[in-house]
Amino acid sequence: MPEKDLAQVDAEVFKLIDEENRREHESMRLIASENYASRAVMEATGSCLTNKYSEGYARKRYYEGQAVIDRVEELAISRLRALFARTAEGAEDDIHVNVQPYSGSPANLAVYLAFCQPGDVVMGLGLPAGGHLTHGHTVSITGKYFKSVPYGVRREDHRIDMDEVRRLAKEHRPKLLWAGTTAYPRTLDFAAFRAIADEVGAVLAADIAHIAGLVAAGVHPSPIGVADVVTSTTHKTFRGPRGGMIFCKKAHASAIDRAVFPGLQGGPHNHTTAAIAVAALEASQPSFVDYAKAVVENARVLAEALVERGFGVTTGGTDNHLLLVDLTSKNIAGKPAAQALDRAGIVANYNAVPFDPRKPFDPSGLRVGTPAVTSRGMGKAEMAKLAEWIDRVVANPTDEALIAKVAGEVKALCDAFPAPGLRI
Ligand code: DSN
Repeated sequence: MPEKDLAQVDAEVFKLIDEENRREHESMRLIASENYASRAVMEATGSCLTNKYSEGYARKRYYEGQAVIDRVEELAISRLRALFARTAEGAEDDIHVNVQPYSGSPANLAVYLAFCQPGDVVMGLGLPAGGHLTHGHTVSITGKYFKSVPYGVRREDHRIDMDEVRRLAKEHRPKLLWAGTTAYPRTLDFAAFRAIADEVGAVLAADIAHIAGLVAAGVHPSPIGVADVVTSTTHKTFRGPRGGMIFCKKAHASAIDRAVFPGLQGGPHNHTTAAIAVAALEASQPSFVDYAKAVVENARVLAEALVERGFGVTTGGTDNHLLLVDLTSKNIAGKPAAQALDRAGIVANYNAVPFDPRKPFDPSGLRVGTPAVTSRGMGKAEMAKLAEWIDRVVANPTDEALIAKVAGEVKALCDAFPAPGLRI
């Protein structure tokens, strides 16, 4: 008798997945860190590779039976190295890749473990200015076990203040300097970070989780070959499975590898590794460069359209895949706006804006990203429509009839742009 499938074994989970599949189809997903993985990526993620334990690295494992897994991991590594070498500084031979981190935060922890001792000074962009928790925020282990000195953005233009980075670095002599963001709409100047790290003898780590796809496609400068180590997730603009990866110079290979395993993790998630290999192959195609360019162009067009409608957009626009909308001029906070938009099928997240006078759980802004809608093939016309819907909903956040009408229009547009990977 054939084995039962999910719907037969567990109708409850099957139904939940089906509902999420529909929600992802019917909504305009604007969360800057989300995307649609392809059917091929998801097939690899849902494969028998999930069954295998393989502590260690290819050809140096602690369990037998690795004939296939070693090839999977080596394939993922060689594809990533070749892909990212295209836009990196320096030789492909000097790029070491580790594909085992379970996600971005474990990848970042591996950097601390490889280079720092508890109590060392570390510097990163402060969370309220658009940095990540793991770059030394007080509530994170990285802010508790290390002495964190955050830098910020300039009050006048909300761009990273490299003069402040240099001043703080000279004063505090960090062991580790992070260049990386989660809610920052402008290009990072990795060369300037490198110069500061060299002045003070710091290890430079770049976290490209948000922009990995843009870096691979050459539409954002690459820190690979510039920074000592580069961490990333694999599921944001890179459009792979939920996972992590680390690139570093060969000189740091064994420190990074030992930090990931056995320092922090046990067996790698081999099904994820295979899916990362698939995503790397997809990102190597010329069409991926077109995709990454379209992500940035859509964000630029959306920012312009929102500015025309009287929204504040921090820094006045964007160079990458996201924009940070300041709703102060619209007399609404980020949270009620995000909730009303969600009811209209437009899914973003409320977010602090730089120097936000409001509390982090009830901030002034919205973070809006274009990676997922661009994966559906949406372009300038759809961004203009999106700006109009956002404007209508934000101006009438309690008008449920209007919100229902917008939700219907959103669904009709989504029906016309089927997303990769979903089953509709
Ligand atoms: N949660 C991710 C984001 O939304 O940016 C970062 O870890």
